[in-house]
Amino acid sequence: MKQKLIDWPTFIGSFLLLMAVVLPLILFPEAGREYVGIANTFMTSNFGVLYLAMGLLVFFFLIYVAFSKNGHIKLGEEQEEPEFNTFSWAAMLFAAGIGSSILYWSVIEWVYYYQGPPFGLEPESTDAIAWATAYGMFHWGPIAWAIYTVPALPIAYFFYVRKRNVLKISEAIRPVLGKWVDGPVGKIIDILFIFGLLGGAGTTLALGTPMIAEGVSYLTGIPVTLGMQAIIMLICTVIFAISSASGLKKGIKVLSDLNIWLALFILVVVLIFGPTRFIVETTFNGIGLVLDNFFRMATWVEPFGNLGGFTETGFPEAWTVFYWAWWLVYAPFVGLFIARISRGRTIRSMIFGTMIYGTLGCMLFFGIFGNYGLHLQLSGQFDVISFMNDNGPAATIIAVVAQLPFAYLMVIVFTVLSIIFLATTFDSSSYILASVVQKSVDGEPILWNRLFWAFTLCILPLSLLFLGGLDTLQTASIVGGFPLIFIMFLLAWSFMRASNRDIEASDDYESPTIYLKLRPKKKKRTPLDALKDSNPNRPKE
Ligand code: NM2
Repeated sequence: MKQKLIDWPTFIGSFLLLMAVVLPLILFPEAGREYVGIANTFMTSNFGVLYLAMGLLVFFFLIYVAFSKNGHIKLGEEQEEPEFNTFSWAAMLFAAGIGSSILYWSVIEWVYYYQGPPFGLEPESTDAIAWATAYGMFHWGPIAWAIYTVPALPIAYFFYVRKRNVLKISEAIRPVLGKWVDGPVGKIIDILFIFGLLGGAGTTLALGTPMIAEGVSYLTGIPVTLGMQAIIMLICTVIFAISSASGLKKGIKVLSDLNIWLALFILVVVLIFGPTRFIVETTFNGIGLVLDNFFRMATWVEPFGNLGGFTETGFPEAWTVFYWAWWLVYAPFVGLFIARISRGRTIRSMIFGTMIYGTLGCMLFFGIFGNYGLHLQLSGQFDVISFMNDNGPAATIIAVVAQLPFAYLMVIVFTVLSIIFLATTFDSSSYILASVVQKSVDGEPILWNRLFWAFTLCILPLSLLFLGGLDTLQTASIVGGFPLIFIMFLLAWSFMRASNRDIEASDDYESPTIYLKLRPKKKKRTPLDALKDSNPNRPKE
């Protein structure tokens, strides 16, 4: 009987689409890599501007909404307090939206920028160093978090203001698409979201696994092989499957708390035992660079290519476009999650909270871990760059952590933290995926359904792991996420349309003070009322 709850077209459609991509990649790895490469170049070089423009637009859109009447709307009852205090709210938000990739990139992203700097700068020059300390914070900064926030608007709105149990992206666009949502268009939108998330999660797992494997290898001496990585991936999958199976209130919450405390612990240790002053000053300086060059970074697309004496570097495609695409594929899922935990807040506090706390959290990682690594390099204590050129990124990350005092302990903490960061993103995504392929969710999604998606999340990365190559992984997100650009606009439009309608129909339309009370108007105005209004002699009320 429970099987009736499953929305089979969406379920089977997403699974078939996934298989249609994964099977050829497994059967014909070489050709797969080639075609994926072609798709990548096609998308990023032709549509790079679309991604960057989307980033800027959603950023301004959210600031507009936060300050508009719509921003005053309370997600819940008039007197309701926020369901979670701001610290736990920010912690859960961060744990879900950020996975092990932050540990990966914050430690070594600067090396890539240093060796392949933006704006045509000389590699390994002093300018390249300065930008290397700033670009990571930009790619994990306010625009990125704005991308996460947009889907949260309509979902939270329908959930807490219109009190509808909306767990599908397609449902959140109903005010714009109307009845179309019930037909194939709605299904396609949900399938695209699922496919995009699987691509993005694939990238996460395929980056995280080698890093965790290197940590395990450092601690145990077991050499890193493909088989060992596959085992690690399966063990991680079992962990987040258990967490997802034990539900939102138990597994997911417990892991999120642990995640944040462990993360704070290791950040504080690196800050104190590392070069504290260097870290603080370089981070501060990097923030200044980002602020000063925000629009330059947000719009830089290398328009001249190789013309007029310019040399094309491919930086925008490889980094900014790739990142926006990666945040984009996670956005509907994180949006759903943000919406769920934001009961009792206003739209405005949800917007600013996500953008500010999210950015601050990422800044801490990039500032502390990244600049700690940079200091190792510049001071000559450890040649991160040549180590990385010889051993690849995953081994370098662990080698950098192993430069800390109490190296063995720190590598344990770092490796465990990577696993937990991964698990807190994947348990909630399999939970959400399961919800999306159900017609309705009575309490929690069905158990087998949650487990099914937890293991499916593993298939794509596992096959990509054997395929190898970061490019292939990046493309999975970019190609998977492309249609989501348009869905983002629909989501934003849908929120504005629904909330504007409700505001207009509400009694307190003229005077939103702290928040709008969206009560329906008591009586309809009749032509007679209009006549009375226009009569100058009518008695004052
Ligand atoms: N984002 C934040 O692995 C992860 O950290 C998941 C990645 C989109 C770059 C999210």
